[in-house]
Amino acid sequence: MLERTFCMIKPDGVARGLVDGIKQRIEKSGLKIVKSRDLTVSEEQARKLYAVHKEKPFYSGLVKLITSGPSHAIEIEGENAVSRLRKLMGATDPRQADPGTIRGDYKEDNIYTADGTMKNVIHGSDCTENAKHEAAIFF
Ligand code: IDP
Ligand code: MG
Repeated sequence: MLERTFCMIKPDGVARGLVDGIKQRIEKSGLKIVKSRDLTVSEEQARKLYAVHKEKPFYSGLVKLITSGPSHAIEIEGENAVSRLRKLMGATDPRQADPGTIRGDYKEDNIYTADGTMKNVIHGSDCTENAKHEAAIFF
């Protein structure tokens, strides 16, 4: 199925200069970048993006992290783009992410912020419905 998905290089990834390298990985995998832009995520956008996590103990830290500095939003198209991007990203916890994945290869020594939020460089949608919803927040 030809799909679109959405991802965002989070402030920790942008601050470390990983935007170009990550975009090259996405394109090298055969996925097409159809839109991309620099932005700093607002509180309101962060609350929309992370609405599903609002009851989680790490929610406020997550909003704080994603709004903490410049991010880079990307819309992607390709066959089975959602699952292919998730595979390319690797596991949520970078310590569990396989070598060769974005989160695995760009893992920091200390993966937690001061308030205990996990830094893992990139956000990626988990289904086409959420991809559409998330892309509409930022494009
Ligand atoms: P995902 O980014 O792989 O889809 P989600 O479960 O949707 O993972 O979590 C959203 C984000 O929340 C993660 O990318 C990570 O930054 C953070 N996070 C997830 N689980 C934890 C946790 O147990 N402690 C701290 N932060 C977490
Ligand atoms: Mg998620």
